[in-house]
Amino acid sequence: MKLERVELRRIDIPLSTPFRTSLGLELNRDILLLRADTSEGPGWGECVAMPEPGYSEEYLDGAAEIIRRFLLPAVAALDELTPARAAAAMAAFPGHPMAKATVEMAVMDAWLRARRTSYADHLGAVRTVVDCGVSVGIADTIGLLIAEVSGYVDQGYRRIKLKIEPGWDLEPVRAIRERFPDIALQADANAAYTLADARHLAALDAFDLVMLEQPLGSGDLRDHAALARMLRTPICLDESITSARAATDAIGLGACAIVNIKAGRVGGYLEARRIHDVCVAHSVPVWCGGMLETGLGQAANLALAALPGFTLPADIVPSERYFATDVTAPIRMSEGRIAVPGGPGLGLEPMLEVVEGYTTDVVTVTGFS
Ligand code: NPQ
Ligand code: MG
Repeated sequence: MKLERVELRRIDIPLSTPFRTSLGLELNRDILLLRADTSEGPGWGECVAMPEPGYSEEYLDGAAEIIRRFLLPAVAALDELTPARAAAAMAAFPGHPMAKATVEMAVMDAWLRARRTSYADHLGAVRTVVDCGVSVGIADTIGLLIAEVSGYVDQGYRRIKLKIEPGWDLEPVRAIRERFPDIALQADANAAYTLADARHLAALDAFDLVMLEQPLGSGDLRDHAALARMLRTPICLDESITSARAATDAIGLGACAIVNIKAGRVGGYLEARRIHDVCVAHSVPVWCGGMLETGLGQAANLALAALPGFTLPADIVPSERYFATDVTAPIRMSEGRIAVPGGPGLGLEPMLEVVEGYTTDVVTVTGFS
């Protein structure tokens, strides 16, 4: 297989519900899609970088730039292109995991489609359905939060995750736990605290949380280990886990008892699988995180979340949670579960006229030799 032509397409989709976190307020999703045309057919990738740096160093314009100028030429130089060879070629450039993951995802889609193999089978899935959890943004009032969460509980989600930050933590968590004594509940701080907040965060122990996700900075592994010794609530790391190597270090230091895996954050689905393998070897449960993806990104995440070590509900949701009209056929949830696509590649394809309607910019990259 050989890469022949690439389309970098920016789309803008309104969110069905605004999403506020310690990183900011999102009213819409500005997303980079990558269509890779190869000698064996097309494949699609989705970039999870946000318009501005915040969750991590990466941002959309920067991702598009490094893809176009550096990653695509390196991948196009390969005569026998495979997902693993694409990842190895891109490893010559340090950093930029979300940009690399976008290219790898599209190459893997094209390569698997041509081989009539699904993402799920290729990654080693053992499940046909995935348990779904929902991530709930910071609300304007406790009353509005209770109303929003009540809706999600009624829809059948198997876990509720509350975004927290200083000034919005103990009260919302207490309110939801009092209203829903039996739900699986967890909190995600997106690195909004420091170790000086340890005694305050220990008050979360009263609410029987499944985990506290990324309370401290992404580089603060030793502080997470110290915090873990002061809390009964298990610590889960998200932003800190940038590679299988980082997962090994975090587990060895006692910085986390649970790992959130996002392919975008770690450079692709192949590295995501290696993190899964490291965690399974250390008996550390993992779950599949989300970045408000379209159906394309969620299709790949469903395949990943079907691996054996993914024993906790994923941040994977029906399309309607994010978008009135997704770019794929709508992903549907039944009894808090979503089916893993079984068709070749991602098993879902974009509806081109819908994509066209959301498109704000297209750059075509050709001239690969
Ligand atoms: C997390 N995701 O687990 C991320 C953070 C996050 C579902 O909670 C736009 C795009 C806004 C992606 C805000 C969930 C976002 C985003 C937060 C991801 O930490
Ligand atoms: Mg998180």
